[in-house]
Amino acid sequence: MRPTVARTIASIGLGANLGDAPTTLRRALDALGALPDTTLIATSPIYRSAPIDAGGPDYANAVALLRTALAPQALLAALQRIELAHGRDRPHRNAPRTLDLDLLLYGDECIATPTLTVPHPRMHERAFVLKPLADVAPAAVIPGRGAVSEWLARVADQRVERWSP
Ligand code: PH2
Ligand code: MG
Ligand code: MG
Repeated sequence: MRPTVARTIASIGLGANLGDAPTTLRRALDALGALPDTTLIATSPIYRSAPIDAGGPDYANAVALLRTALAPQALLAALQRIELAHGRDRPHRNAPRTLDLDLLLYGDECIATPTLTVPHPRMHERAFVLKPLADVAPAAVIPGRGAVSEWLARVADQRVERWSP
């Protein structure tokens, strides 16, 4: 019998604003579902959002919920591999990108290392994260900050709409 491994619910923010962004997001969701020791348990609809603190075209955004036995740093490395497989480069901060995968929440853990900060430090002020996160986890709480639903009510001025089918 295989030993039981603790699994954690992690939420991942997906974003893209270069190329065929919705198609890239769907492929990235497939790649998340194929990660080892990981189950894709929910995916939000894809949204179109105005760029925040950034230029370029509108973004496609979504959120995925994973149940995973990967440790946070291993999960981060896996996300970066998927970004690279979709042609991601990093010319400068908040540059337009073919694919951005952010580790938003990892259970109820708070993590602060030079390479990883969880909860994602700006997620509570971004409707393009909060709206799809509320779709897949309506009762979610951001450790140290409070309920996703309460933060979502405060960003109603940011443009986020369902990507047309
Ligand atoms: N990502 C950013 C900066 N700004 N704006 C939108 N609408 N969507 C994003 O995914 C996004 C952004 C940096 O990761
Ligand atoms: Mg990001
Ligand atoms: Mg990122």
